[in-house]
Amino acid sequence: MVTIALTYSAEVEAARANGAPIVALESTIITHGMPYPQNVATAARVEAEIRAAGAVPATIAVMGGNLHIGLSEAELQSLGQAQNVAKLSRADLAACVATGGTGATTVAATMICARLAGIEVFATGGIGGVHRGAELSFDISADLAELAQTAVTVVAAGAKAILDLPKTLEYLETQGVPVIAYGQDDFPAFWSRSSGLKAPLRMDSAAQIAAAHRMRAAFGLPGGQLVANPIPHAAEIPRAEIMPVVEQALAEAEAQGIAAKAVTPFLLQRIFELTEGRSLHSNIELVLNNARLGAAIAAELAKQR
Ligand code: PSU
Repeated sequence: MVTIALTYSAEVEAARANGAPIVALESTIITHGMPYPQNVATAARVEAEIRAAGAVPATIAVMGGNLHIGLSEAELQSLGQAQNVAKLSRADLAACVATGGTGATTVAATMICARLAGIEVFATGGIGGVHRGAELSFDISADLAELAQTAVTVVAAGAKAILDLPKTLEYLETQGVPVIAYGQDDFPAFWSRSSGLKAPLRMDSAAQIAAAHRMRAAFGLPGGQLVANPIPHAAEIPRAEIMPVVEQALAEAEAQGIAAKAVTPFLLQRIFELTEGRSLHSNIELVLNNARLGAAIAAELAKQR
């Protein structure tokens, strides 16, 4: 039988031994979601934020065929500057490890790896979702199906406003994924606090979210929870301001025939250029905010074991 050798960072190894709270982090946001050097600086700040909140960060990536659960500073630096890194999801994670490749993990792949490592909470920016025009293109992120089958609580600032958010919520409902807005009724839209859509569930504390995670396990339900944590007020780009930019970026993607895995990175980069960097500032602040909530949920889960 082939087994997967997980390469733990020293701090994650120690946290596992002590039962300390751990928060998983993805690496696609580093390689495909933000430009260098802000990507590496943000990853380091996110990790520091989690440590300050009393938990241990575990950034996940495949490097030279090794599945890393927690990266050293040098590894983060090298991943953040590497070119042509694969963007790994459920479909290609195993192939990358088997062939000695290097790849960054998306939300879907990070959930799979977190579960393997026994980590119950994962913080990111925004999950992938149902793309606009999916009724023709069939472009639906594998992140959604993963939430339906892998028992990890994912903290995100909702789904990116480049997506079809009503269809994304419909899909999650069909798949039985709990979508929990944190501290408000509306489902947030990444750069904006509200999408104009109500979230199916609302919770106001990390303890409630942890209790719901435990209760799903007690029911024997597969799948995780999506916690939709609105971007802090000070960093938000209101919907009326971001939507025209999103529309322009989408039109450009279509005109240039951008498809499949290239769509999300292309749109994020164009929106960054069109907002003269403001979208990146918002993106960084929302990830930090999600890291803090992720750490609080991990701490509650450690208490409620
Ligand atoms: N959050 C961010 N930036 C990102 C992502 C999340 O702030 O770039 C990445 C995640 O890895 C997520 C991916 O899984 O975007 C979605 O890609 P796609 O739409 O191709 O499934």
